[in-house]
Amino acid sequence: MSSAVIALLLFVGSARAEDGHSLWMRYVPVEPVLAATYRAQLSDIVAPDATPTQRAARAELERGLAGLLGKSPRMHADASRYSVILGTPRSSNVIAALHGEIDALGQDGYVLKRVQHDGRSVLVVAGQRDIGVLYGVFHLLRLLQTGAALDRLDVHESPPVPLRVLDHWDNLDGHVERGYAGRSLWDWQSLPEWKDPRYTDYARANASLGINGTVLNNVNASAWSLAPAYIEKTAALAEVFRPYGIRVFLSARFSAPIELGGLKTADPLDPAVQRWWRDRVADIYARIPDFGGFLVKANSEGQPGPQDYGRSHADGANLLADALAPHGGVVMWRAFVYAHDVPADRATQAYTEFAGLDGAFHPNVIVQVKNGPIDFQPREPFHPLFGAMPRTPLMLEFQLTKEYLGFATHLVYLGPLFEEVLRADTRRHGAGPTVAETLAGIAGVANIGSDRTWTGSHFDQANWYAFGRLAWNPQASARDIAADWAAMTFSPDPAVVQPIVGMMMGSREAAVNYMTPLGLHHLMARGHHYGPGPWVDGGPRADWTSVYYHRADRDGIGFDRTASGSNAVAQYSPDVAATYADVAKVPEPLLLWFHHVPWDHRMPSGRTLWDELVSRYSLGVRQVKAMQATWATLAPPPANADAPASATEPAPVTEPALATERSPVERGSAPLTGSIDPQRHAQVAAYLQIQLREAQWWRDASIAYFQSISGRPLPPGEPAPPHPLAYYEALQFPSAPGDGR
Ligand code: BDP
Repeated sequence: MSSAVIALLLFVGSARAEDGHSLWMRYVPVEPVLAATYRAQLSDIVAPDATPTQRAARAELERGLAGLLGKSPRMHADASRYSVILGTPRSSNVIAALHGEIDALGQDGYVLKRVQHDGRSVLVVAGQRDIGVLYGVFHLLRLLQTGAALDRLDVHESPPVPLRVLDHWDNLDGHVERGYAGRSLWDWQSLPEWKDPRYTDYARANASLGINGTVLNNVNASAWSLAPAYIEKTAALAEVFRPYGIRVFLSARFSAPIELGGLKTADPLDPAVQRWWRDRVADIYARIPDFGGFLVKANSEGQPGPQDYGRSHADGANLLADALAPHGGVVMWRAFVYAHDVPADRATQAYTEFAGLDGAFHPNVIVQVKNGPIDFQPREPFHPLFGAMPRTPLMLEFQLTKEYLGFATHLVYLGPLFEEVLRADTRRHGAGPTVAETLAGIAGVANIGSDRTWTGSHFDQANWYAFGRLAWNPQASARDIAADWAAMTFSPDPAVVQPIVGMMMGSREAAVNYMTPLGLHHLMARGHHYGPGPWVDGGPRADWTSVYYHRADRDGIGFDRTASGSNAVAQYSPDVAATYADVAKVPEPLLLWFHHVPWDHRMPSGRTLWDELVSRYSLGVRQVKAMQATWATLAPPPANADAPASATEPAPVTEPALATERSPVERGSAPLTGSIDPQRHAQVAAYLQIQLREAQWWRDASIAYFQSISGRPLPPGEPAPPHPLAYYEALQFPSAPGDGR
């Protein structure tokens, strides 16, 4: 083939639409010099193909190498000359020789290393089980996608947290509660016959991160998901996911014995109820032998539960645990509980109800605790139950879907939030355990739906990605993960990766600043949580209002959670409590979470609290502008010099760092140095414009409101909100997406 034809083919290949659908598994050609090196290192591959997981590993590697290197490797089930061996100690003698180090990595672990065999250097991708091999293949592909050298590989990976799951808040009718990425991915209507190829891609994406469980339906559950017809459909999904090491779980409605079984009660101590669950669970396992178990939201926000019968959370959890135990299933019992008729600070209620139950749960119960004591806010302290239930397996629940962080249209990378929580020391600095070290499981409320991008925006893919990587290795760095993601999603070119990582790493703090600075929380509009609502008051329950949380008055602002207030600090271990309780020692980002502070309070910056608050709101807006400016530098060169600039794209503040002129062949299909493909660039630019508009709205509305309470002048240079407070209060968005129902 002439080089001109090759050039044309590559060029045509590169012209395919970049709509984000391939996630971080784009497998576009790497730079030619690197490709040549990789091709030589990965020419002949021995990979068993006897099991579905082995076939998945093999297929992924073939697909990845074909895309990345422009040439399929030679794959063999057995061969004498090879450069790569995939497998387990059972499938290969070369790997059997490594069984000691492989066994040490546990059931999900893997090694990627060079060994000498017959005088040759061979790359081994091996695990104790096939699933480890698949994880290793994805690791290898990540190394290729990010341009890493393969000559001295010696990777040993083993996840410390055994259960790594996504929780889908998907209703059976396709509505996703708090979903901003379209409808549910699960098409219950066409299941079980039609298995949409997207289900396989979903499984691939999760396996690429080591996610090994998925809860298919909303925690505000319909009993119907346990009905036989739906179990058939769930079984079909389980079949698709099984080769990728993903077990399915279902959210179980506690009152299902009444609604589905026709019983008069769901009392956990009633023998008929116990029998109903045992039989139902046995039916499920008959169809899904590796069913994972149940997730349960009980006696929380109106859901039925054991307390309806005067029983405890442990009674309720143990009922289901006993039904699941003979089959190897677990119950993930949520600690997200608070009652409107309890006057205690909502932040204290989960601990109050659960800490005393430590030791009362049966062994296959895992208590699932949100990362903070309120509800997935832009910033919360870690939940006081972490470290407080040493005899109970705990799992941490994060929210990937950004209910309280600007939905899918705000660029907010959650890696730093995850990292902050996982690394929090539950005792005192350095004494541990950290939150991560207390975990038996980790869950992320999924941000995935039918949208072409899967997550409703290009950058929200990074939150799925970072969740999975941190679930696998809670000690990993959010920054390194962002760099891998940016390289795989956009381009490994450092001129692309570096600015994107900079945007991502600052983005969460920007959102904190323009929404809820200095420890403020839960100030979003009522119900749908879209936009600011610091004035929200009244309604069915005080703990669903903003005024309950900020407690601003003429003298100051913030929730006193010290001994003079709700004393929520006392739920932390003594040294942590002492730090949080002291207004001089509490970390500034949590000041108003724990303290009611006078407006004149002197902040570390030298400003008064009032001036600091206003300046934080403005800073948040400027941080979004800075993201826009950075993104503008990554704009693709215009298709031709006369083409009009896109109206949605902000003007670049500096000249784009354009590549030296190179032919399409020389640059593979990667974009020109320092630029992003037009399709994705334009959407991100438009979304940043939305984010700027809404950050400004948050700033103006919040300042208008808090000024009406503090009665203080704005600091010099701070522009007054363009509208009176009444204007912001009157704004209504009855159709905002994702609302619960
Ligand atoms: C809140 C959501 C609500 C969920 C609830 C939960 O607003 O839709 O049902 O959490 O976690 O954040 O159960």
